[in-house]
Amino acid sequence: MITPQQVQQYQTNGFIVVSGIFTIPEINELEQELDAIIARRLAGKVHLDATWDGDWKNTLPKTEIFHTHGIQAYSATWARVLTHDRFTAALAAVTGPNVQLHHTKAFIKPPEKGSAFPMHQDYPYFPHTKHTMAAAIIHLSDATPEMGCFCVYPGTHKLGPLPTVHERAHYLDPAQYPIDKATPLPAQRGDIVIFNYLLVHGSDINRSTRPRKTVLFQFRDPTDCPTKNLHTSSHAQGLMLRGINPLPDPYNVTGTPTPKETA
Ligand SMILES: O=C(O)CCC(=O)C(=O)O
Repeated sequence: MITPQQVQQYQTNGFIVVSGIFTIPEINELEQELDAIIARRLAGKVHLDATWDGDWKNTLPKTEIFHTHGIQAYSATWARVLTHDRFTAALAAVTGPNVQLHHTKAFIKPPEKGSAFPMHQDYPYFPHTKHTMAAAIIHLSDATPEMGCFCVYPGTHKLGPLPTVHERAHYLDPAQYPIDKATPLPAQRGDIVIFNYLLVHGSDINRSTRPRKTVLFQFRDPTDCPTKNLHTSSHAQGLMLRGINPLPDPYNVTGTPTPKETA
């Protein structure tokens, strides 16, 4: 349960770290399912590395990160998280009572060589009108600074959209926002970081001997409409996770014509 103080912290800093949403048995099952999904996909020779492009990594060692979008398409256990009562109540504490899915993605940073993320805002990937867009990162392992835990520049969500230095990867100038000057948010297995899509964030390399495992849920108020037709085809995008969609024609939120159901 999110307290009014945590909601205040979210508004002030652009993020909160929440504990106790999932039980230990739930986290055990979710971690097992995540490991199995990644193992199946790697065994199927799917390319899972999602290390970002750009000059930001010129001085860093070669790294990799295993990624899977739309985790609920691979496992009913993960699909059930989408409407998990305590989880979606935590999301509703920051968006308002109605919570809509944008997309989900898993990241496993392998030991000793797990890729960093340069500092960025998520805004340019899927800009919206009301800026209710937020993400919740569920930790399926501990995440220490040595493991490349999630890092933020607190309060930067109040700066609005910032200039980026890479056309596709949309990261910020690393001289202005270096990864090693950001505030690390170490997390324990089961903890959830919730942050606004305007918050400057990223993470460092996993240099530890343990994998860092996370699954991110991106969500919004359903009346917060995209301003560009970007990132609109993710699995289950538009699904209501909690509450209702008050729009009379919800499909138009994604800029696509309302489907005409004939059968
Ligand atoms: O998982 C992380 O450390 C950062 C992920 C991230 O910044 C993103 O997916 O936008």
